[in-house]
Amino acid sequence: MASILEQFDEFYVAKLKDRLFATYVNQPQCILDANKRFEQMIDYNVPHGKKLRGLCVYESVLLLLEAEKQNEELMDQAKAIGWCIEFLQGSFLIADDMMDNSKTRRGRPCWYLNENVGSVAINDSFFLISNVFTIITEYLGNHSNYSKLFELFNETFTNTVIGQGLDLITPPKVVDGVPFNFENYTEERYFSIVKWKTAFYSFSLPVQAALLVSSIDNYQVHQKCREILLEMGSFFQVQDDFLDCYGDPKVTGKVGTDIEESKCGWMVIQALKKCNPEQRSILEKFYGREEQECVAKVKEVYKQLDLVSEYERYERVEYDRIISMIDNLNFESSVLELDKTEKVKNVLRI
Ligand code: GPP
Ligand code: MG
Ligand code: MG
Ligand code: MG
Repeated sequence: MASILEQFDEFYVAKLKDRLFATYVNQPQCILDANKRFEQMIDYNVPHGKKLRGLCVYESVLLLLEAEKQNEELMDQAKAIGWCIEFLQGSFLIADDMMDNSKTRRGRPCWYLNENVGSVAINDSFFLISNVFTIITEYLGNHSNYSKLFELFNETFTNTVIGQGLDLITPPKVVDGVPFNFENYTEERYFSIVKWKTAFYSFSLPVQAALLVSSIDNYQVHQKCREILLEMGSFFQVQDDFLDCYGDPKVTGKVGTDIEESKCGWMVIQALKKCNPEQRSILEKFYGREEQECVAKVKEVYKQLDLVSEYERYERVEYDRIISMIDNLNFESSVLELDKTEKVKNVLRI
């Protein structure tokens, strides 16, 4: 029996790609040529990540649906929605790497840095997003929750763009000789940025989409799950910010740029909370500068403040808090039967 990942990948190779491009077969040769390039672009940007978000959809539907309901059509719909999130993620990453001035992604050059790509990558990012909505209609056009799924993806897309906008407008302009203005760098703003730019699309979307594919569309169930999933998503982005500074690029596949790009990230927020006036003036002098000597000065302050221990403490406390939120999740039997509630809890524990 193929593993869940193998089944998910097999669907992409054997079914999804052909169906995506089938609508164009009668178009003129130049459109077919353009599509050849799009196909290569998709293969570079979509299937090479950890696929956690996409797999979460498929695995959740496997957990939620009784075995007798798991027919081929419904399971293909679950995989298709999983791949929609991978397309969405591919689209976001292409654009995010341009905006964050990143150099590597998934252990290879960022897409826009490839030969003959550059700003064409903006259009490629749009193409991936448009595919999300094409796939939903192609595979779930006749599903009873089709319009709810469509709305969920659209809402999530908008929320992520808002979060990314906040991430991008928060850093002040860096001016030589003028102390960096950390006025906006509050924990409150930080947690808004991460909720909106990451938590909705990375956590809330996969599980809510899986609930809808499995025909669970009760508003209260979605709201309560969303509340917990957004907490998980924020936790995930804190970890991403920590790894931007301390992760091994061989493992993460990317070299961090948060200090150079003046990001309002978890590390600098903690540093600002703990630092003394001398350390703060070092941060004000060197944060947001590209030179590696400046980055090293900032990291030296992080080290003095022992932010690694601070992160480990955060991780322990947050993990326990989220697990207890899941354990305490309950619905009235008129909203969701007890055995379904247990299944939903297991989905949240994936
Ligand atoms: C993660 O931020 C958030 C995103 C990738 C969402 C991007 C949204 C757009 C609308 C483009 P990050 O910059 O910390 O991620 P990474 O560390 O992977 O670059
Ligand atoms: Mg980035
Ligand atoms: Mg970013
Ligand atoms: Mg990051």
